[in-house]
Amino acid sequence: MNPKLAIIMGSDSDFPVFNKGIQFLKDSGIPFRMEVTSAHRTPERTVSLVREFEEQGIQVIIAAAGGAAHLAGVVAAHTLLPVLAVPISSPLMGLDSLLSMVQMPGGIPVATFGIGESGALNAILFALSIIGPGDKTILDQARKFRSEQAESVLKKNHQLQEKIRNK
Ligand code: RP5
Repeated sequence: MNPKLAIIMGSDSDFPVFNKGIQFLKDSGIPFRMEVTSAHRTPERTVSLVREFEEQGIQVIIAAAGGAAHLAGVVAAHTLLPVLAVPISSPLMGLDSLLSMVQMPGGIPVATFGIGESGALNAILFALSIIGPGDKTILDQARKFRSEQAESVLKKNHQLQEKIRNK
């Protein structure tokens, strides 16, 4: 199966926020591409990657970056594919990254998620919601994630009740 999801990061130092999401994609057998490319340090490669993604049939691009985080905006400027932005924490605690991504000028949309790990996981799950209606395998995996998550909350609640009972 060709990947329909591409994840790009401004630096390899951004990778840790994707640990949980990548584990989920791998466990679910969902193919994806992941590349390091920077809007500032490798601007030409960034644009050529976007072309490559379009030619390969990628349907959603997740772009993560920190600081003066222009990656998602630059990518969105070069494609009509949906671009989901993940702000990475920074010396300013990621507020700079978040604002760089969320405050796009009208006309070039970027859907921005929360800072860090939760944002990265939600961007991946959101990408599956976009791709899912056209791909039953992906939709099934997204449903499975939700139900396993609900089960784990119920289990934690059960453990909590036991703890209270035994106090
Ligand atoms: C951004 O600068 C990257 O996305 C990263 O979050 C930040 C720092 O990059 P490194 O100096 O760790 O490579 O472009």
